[in-house]
Amino acid sequence: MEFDKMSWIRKNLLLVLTILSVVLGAIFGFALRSTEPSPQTIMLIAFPGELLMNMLKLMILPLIVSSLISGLASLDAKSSGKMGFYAIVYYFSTTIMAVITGIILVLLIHPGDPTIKEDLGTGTEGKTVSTIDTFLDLLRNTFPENIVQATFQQVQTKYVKVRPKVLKKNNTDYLAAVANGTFDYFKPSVEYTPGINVLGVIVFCIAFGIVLSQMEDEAIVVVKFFSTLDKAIMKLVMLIMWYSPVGIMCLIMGKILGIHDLGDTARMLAMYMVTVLTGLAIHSLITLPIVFFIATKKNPYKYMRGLVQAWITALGTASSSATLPMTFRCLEENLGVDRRVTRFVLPVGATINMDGTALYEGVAAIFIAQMNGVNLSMSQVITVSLTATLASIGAASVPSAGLVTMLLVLTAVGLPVNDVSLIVAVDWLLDRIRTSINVVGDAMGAGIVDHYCKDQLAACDAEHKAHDERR
Ligand code: DAS
Repeated sequence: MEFDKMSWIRKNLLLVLTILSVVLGAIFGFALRSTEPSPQTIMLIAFPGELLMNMLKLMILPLIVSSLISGLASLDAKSSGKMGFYAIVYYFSTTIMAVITGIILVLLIHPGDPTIKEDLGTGTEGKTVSTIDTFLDLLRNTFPENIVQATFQQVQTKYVKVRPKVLKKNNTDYLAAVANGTFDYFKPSVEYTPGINVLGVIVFCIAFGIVLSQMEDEAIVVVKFFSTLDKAIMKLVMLIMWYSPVGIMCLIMGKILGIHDLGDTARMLAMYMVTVLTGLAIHSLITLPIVFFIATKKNPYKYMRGLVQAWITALGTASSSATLPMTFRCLEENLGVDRRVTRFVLPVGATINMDGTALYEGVAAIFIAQMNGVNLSMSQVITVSLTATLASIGAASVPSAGLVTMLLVLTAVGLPVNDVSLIVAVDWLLDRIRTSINVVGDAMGAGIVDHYCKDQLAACDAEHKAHDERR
């Protein structure tokens, strides 16, 4: 069922369950931390969380193909003429501005810099911890490897080749390894095969999507196929999202159990949220209003006052598409935007124009690099910017879509995907806020297109009127 057709209860049930999972994960994590849990307990706790991460990893490739191709193939600039042209120029320019804002902030604030460099070689609190190999032997006696392995291999299909992961032979603390997602519960571990050139797939999908959009009626069957595929993939993502509270709770517990210095991680997470929220505030209160004023010479803040209900609806639903009916009403009733503009610009905007998501994905990817002590080169920062922009085009307008497509950005620059489990804890909040910025960006775009197409639409009305009078 499409998210925006869900009942109010079901939409908010996922929110309540997600917040509950974060709270319970933290409570159980802290409670268990003092009991020095056995390896079996750690395994039981970590497995559901790892399952969630592996299911999300599994969605990366299908998401890239279906969302980028269907998103770009629907960019029907030719037939909608001026309206489509202005809308597309606005979408790409404001999304790139959002990503650049986020990248500058995350490089300036540098939230992911652990003050305490974790030394994984010595184990926690001076405890002599057995090596991972010993733990794995213990595990094999506890969990018949074929069951655990089969579960993972059912989750991972042909996209991921199963290959033995060479375990670090040093005396790494298994608690820390679980927390850092480097832990290998059993051999062979499943990894996103580096052989798949994700950037190459992205470039192909862009080219293919644009070609399809130029072919119009000739390609209608193929466009319909990819649009249906995208809907099917998003239904799968929604199923994973319904499982996510269980996975999130276990990921948070595993994190809390394994983190050496909780204060340091909490500080980094807080700085990460400050970076994202500062970027979203700059983009929505400075960048977009400047673009709107330059384009229309109207007061942008007066225009934004008409969007308050849509902004609040987006905060509540965390879905641009679920907010669409409210956005239509705000623009048509409060701001007098032509219905022909809103009905064209807003649905396309809700699908491919996500400034908040693009900013968030750029910041989160570089934050994860910083947490891992990876200093990205300028070319890698540019790659993050471009893939964050493309990932936001591909992200569907449903809750946490940006979290899923962020895996695409991380994979494109070879960053560890497992660290997403740390920012999952706060994604339910950041998702709402970035979605509201996505909606504001779409609405400002509709206002600008309306301004430039007013004369053309008036001429069209006059022609229809004259035609009716002649009849
Ligand atoms: N929730 C998405 C939206 O509806 C944005 C995101 O997940 O980043 O816009």
